[in-house]
Amino acid sequence: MTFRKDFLWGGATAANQCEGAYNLDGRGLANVDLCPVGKDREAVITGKMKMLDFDDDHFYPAKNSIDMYHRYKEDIALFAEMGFKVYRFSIAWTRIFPLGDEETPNEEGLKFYENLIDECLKYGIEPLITLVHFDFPMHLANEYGGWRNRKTIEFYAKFVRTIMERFKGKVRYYLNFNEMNVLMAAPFMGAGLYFEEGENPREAQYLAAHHELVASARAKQIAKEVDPNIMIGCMLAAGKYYPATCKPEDILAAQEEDRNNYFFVDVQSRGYYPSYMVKKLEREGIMPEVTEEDKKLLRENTIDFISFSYYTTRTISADKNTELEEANLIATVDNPYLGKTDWGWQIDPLGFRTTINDIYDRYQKPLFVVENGLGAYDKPDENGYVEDDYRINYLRDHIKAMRDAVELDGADILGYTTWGPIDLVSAGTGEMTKRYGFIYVDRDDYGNGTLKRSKKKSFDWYKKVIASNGEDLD
Ligand code: P53
Repeated sequence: MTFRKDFLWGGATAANQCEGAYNLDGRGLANVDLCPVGKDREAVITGKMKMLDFDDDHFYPAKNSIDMYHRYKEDIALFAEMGFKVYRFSIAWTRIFPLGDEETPNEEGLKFYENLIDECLKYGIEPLITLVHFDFPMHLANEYGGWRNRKTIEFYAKFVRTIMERFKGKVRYYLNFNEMNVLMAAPFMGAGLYFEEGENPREAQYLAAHHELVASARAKQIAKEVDPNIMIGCMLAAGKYYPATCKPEDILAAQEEDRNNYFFVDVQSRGYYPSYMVKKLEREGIMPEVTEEDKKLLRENTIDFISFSYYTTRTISADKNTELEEANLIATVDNPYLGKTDWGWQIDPLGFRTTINDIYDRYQKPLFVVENGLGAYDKPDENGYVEDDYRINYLRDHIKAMRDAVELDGADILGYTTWGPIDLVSAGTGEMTKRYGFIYVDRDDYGNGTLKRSKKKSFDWYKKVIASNGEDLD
């Protein structure tokens, strides 16, 4: 058998993209609540347009999302029916600390996640918790300047300690932050950062990143104190960069883009800043202050495994005049060898294998693929059934590539969770109609629909994949 006997198959969601109930049971306002669907979303999530409160001109899909807050039992029962071994979900920081700087946590928030975890355990599903999946309390953003402010590290540490102590013995796998590198492309959605007049955004972003990196070391330190059985991983929005040609300048450009992403993992896995990034930030005059205490914390608290999302590779040219296309918030040169999704993301299963190999070569730590999948338009019949062979094909090709990375290249992979096993709100666009699920949810981009759940064709397919531990992909 190719995959480990205890390989963790499952699916992954994020609180703000599925829970809804944004103002119930004491939950506070978060950056992710304020990202509207439609034409202004990009300006808001990138921090170019300030959205500090709801207004009447926009629709905010995270407010209600797919209402998993009230339907998690039904949804987890469906995951269990597919045979999930693991369910990756995130905790909404503002359910636990609604403002972010309180002394005591909100019991109703803790209770909600306790019930959710117990529901998973009831079916033998291992919970994999993302401590922060993009969300950030708006009170901390407005009053403290968010992750720019060193104090945020201790607010995060308190949140982490609260969670780990409360769920001790029930939860073994944690991720400190979802896709820390998205903070560079989408600073408001990724980290609650918006900019002041005259501020150098890159300086603020790298300062915020430094504080998040120190915070993730704190999370590991707390895990060791609370429960040595905890395994904590970092999380990278992965996907290799290809050079547009074999021209050496293009190779160098691709290497630099890869490093911009690997930087976050380098620090968390090796315990210190890589020299290429120190040089670059010093050259720009924006190297954040790294204290002796930071250095010690980073060195002594490296992560246990490396998790990442993989959707696509990207291509880069050193020639600044090359035409770019935008996909996944990040510009890329068109790769003529690859097909594209309905949203223009390039489809590259072999790139998944190369990406896995790159990461494993670089770090030599166990890997966990915590997101992969196809966002597509679905056309349900009158019973909500969808013939989603395109999704099955995408996943099959990617699982095959992952199998090759294990069988032929020897990568050590702990598990695989598809993104959005149940349809949910898209992070990039805010749309509901960009669907990833095995389970269809009756809701459109503007909140119309019954929220009824129904199985797609891929539901039974994935069930078979899991039952055969990835051997039967037909
Ligand atoms: P959507 C950008 C680049 C790579 C991954 O994305 C990204 C993003 C932000 O869109 O996000 C991850 O929903 C993220 C999930 C997200 C998923 O990819 O835009 O961790 O929250 O939903 C898919 O199609």
